[in-house]
Amino acid sequence: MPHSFIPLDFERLSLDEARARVRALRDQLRRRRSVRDFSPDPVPLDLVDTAIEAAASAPSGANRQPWRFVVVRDPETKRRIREGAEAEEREFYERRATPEWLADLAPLGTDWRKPFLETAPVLVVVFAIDWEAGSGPDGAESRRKNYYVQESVGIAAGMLLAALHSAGLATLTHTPSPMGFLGRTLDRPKNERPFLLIPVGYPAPDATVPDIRKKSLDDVRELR
Ligand code: IYR
Repeated sequence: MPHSFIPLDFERLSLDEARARVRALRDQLRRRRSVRDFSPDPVPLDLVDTAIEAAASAPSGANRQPWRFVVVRDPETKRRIREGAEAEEREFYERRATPEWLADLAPLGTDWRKPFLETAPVLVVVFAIDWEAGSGPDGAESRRKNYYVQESVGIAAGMLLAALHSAGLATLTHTPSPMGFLGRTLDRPKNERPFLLIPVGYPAPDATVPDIRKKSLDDVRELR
């Protein structure tokens, strides 16, 4: 069945207004930094929920919305996630990582220890849903596959980071690898694949970040 079509809700901005808005957004997004030193101060859940609603408005393949956002606040669950992540990260830093990879990470000063997984008051674990369970005509289990899952969930995750940042919250994109332990710790069904682990909170008062630069427009944009 085709959808019914409705008028687009769209406001065409004056050029002055458009410039002011996109510059303000650029300047705000440029201030986002990956934070690894969190304050234990709690975060109002409604801020996180509203940011998730913003993220869940992302476009997705065939509008299948192939994402799940698990919001972890329980200290014991955070402890188990830290335990699982540190086990994988220890393996990564001590064995799996190539010397080249370790050399590229060295300036960031990271290691296998991930205390922020317990200090941050909230961990948002983003899952990608590659297929949905359904039942065929005879009642047998069938799989309805989703499309462009990486792209869709990647876009949603980016929007989530931007929305959390706009709420004045600090975030980190953390990808302990492999992430299978997250599905087990959080009891996720087998069609949900861990995609990204995002600690969320307020920065510790003495938080520091590496003095890194982003590429300039000339370095990232080609005009034809
Ligand atoms: N997942 C590890 C290693 C790591 C990898 C990359 I690429 C980074 O940009 C940062 C860290 C860790 O979180 O320490």
